[in-house]
Order: sequence, then structure tokens, then C-alpha cells
Amino acid sequence: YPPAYAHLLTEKTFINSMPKRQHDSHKGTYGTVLVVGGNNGMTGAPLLAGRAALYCGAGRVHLGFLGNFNPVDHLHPELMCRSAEDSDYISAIVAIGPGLGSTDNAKLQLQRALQESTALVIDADALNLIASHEYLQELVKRRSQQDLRTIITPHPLEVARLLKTTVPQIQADRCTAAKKLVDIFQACVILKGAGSIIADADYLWINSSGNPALATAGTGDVLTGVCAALLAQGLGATHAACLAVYLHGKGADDCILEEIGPIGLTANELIPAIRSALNKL
Ligand code: NPW
Ligand code: AMP
Ligand code: MG
Repeated sequence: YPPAYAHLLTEKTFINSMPKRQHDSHKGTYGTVLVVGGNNGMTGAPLLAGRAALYCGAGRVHLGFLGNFNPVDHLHPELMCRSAEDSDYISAIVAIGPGLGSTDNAKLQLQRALQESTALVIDADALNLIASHEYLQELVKRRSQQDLRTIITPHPLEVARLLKTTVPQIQADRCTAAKKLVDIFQACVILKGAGSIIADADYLWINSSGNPALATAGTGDVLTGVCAALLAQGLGATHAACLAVYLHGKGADDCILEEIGPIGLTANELIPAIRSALNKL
């Protein structure tokens, strides 16, 4: 059972919670997202995160690759592709981890993201690197002392690596695991999986949307892009994390009800469904 202090995230939680786009606004108003990842063999992960950021309203989206990359995403030529080394971390909301790998360059780029970005989403291989390098863990904590927005988005195995335990131990008491991560990293935590948990120093929420169609490669990378887009549009870390998780699940619920059915949803087709859910709030 969830503890007494847990709140349930439903559609009602988010009525009017997204700032309206102003008439005289421009792309600069809605922030720049930089997704860092995509080592060889995992080029798709930052593409999914970047497309999700674009569809969720970020003003500009850059992708910084660690491996070989195609300079144009022909399905989404709006995305600006470079090498991670040549990317500007200072003026962007950074999302790091999708397909990042664990090379020395991956560590270096993660260190840059932790030190240079004003707002940061940490996912996937970036979390695995933090689990095995104490100096990176220290850099995560330091961000909270500087009041910089940080969201971490582990799935249960990534949590087990961070807390040096096993997936069954985590799943047996997910709320306590989420709170432990908040204590250690002093960041907003999304503990993913059915009934995703969002926790910060003060509150804990359990998401009501989503279904097992999401159990497919790349859906976590999409969630990372949604979080980054909401941070880019000025939401606080916890607000962005809660809304991103809710919309991600709602998009999947709409897909299975409206056209696809329970089997075979792809991460890529989830993205426009999340956009529809966002626009219907
Ligand atoms: P099992 O199978 O039960 O033992 P990894 P990854 C567990 C990139 N990607 N409840 C489960 O373990 C990512 O961004 C690239 C319980 C599962 O097999 C990363 O950089 C893509 N257990 C990199 O690949 C698309 C759960 O964790 C294992 C759980 C590796 O990421 C795919 C997987 O964890 C991918 O996103 C749950 N709810 N959820 C691309 N197109 O380029 C997960 N597990 O070994 O950390 O691997 O998550 O696939
Ligand atoms: P990742 O493992 O990083 O690709 O992330 C998978 C995403 O899909 C996370 O947002 C999970 O919460 C979500 N997900 C996976 N399986 C389920 C499920 N059975 N029910 C609801 N959401 C799920
Ligand atoms: Mg993932």
C-alpha cells in the first residue's frame, strides 16, 4: 500500500496547469532543449527524446551525439544534430542519458551537463555512470545547493544500481526507494514502471495513467524528452516531472483506446499522442 502522504496524479491535478502561449512570444520564449546521448548502436534514443521535446512545445531542440550520427533526422529536420563535444550546455535545458553509453567521453559529457546546465534531466546510462562514480554523485547533490532544477528518471533496475540493491527489493517498497533517492541526490525523482512514482523533498505522487503498451523499447527516452520540454517552458522540476509522467501515460492510454489496441505501440507513435493529451489539458 502507498503511504498516507502519497497523492494520486489524475487528469484533474493538471487542469490549467500549463502556461498559455502568449501572442507576441517567439521560439526563444519556449526554451532550448539539448539531448545528449546516442553512442554507436543507440542513435535512436536521443532522436526519440528530441522529437518528444519538439512535440511538447520546446522552442528549439538540439541533439548532441557521442557516436556516429546522421546530421539530419529526415522525419524531423527541425532537430539540430551535432557531436556532444560541439554542443552548448550552458544556454540549454539538458537531457542526458538516452543511449549515452559508458565511455570516457560519456563521463566527460555528463560532468559538463552536471556543472554547466541550469536545468537537467538525468536518465538511462547517465544514471548508471552516477551509480558507479562517486564524484558524479557529488556533482548531482551540488546542483540543489545552487537551486538548479534537476530530475532523475530511473527504471527499477537503474534504481537498484543507484541504491546498490536488487530489483525485487526496490519493487517491494517503491515509495521508500523513491524517498531514498531524493535524500541521496536532493533532486526530483521519477521511479518508473506501472504506477510511476514522483518524489521530492516534500511530497510523493503516484501516477494513475499508463498501461503495459508502454513496455517497449524507447518509451523511457520519450519521457525524458517530455520532461525537458516542460522544464524549457519554465515549469518547476516537480511540476514538470508530474505532468510529463501523467501525459506520457495518458498518451499511451489514448493510443490503445482510440486506434492501436493493447499490443504493438511504438515509442515513436506515442509522441503525437502525448502532444494531443497536452493540448487537451
Ligand atoms: P529484466 O529483463 O527483468 O532482468 P538496462 P535499457 C529491468 C538505450 N535505449 N520492472 C529489466 O530487467 C537507453 O536509453 C536505446 C522491473 C530490463 O530488461 C539506455 O541508454 C534505444 N524491471 C540503453 O539503451 C531504445 C525493469 O531493466 C532492464 C523495469 C540501455 O537501457 C531502447 C533494462 O535495463 C533503450 O531505451 C520494470 N518496470 N524496467 C534506441 N532505439 O536507441 C526495466 N527493468 O539494462 O539498463 O537497459 O533500459 O534498455
Ligand atoms: P524505459 O524502461 O526507460 O524505456 O522506460 C519505460 C517507460 O514505460 C517508463 O515511463 C515506464 O513507467 C513505462 N512503463 C513500462 N512498463 C509499464 C507498464 N506495465 N505500465 C505502465 N507504464 C509502463
Ligand atoms: Mg530508459
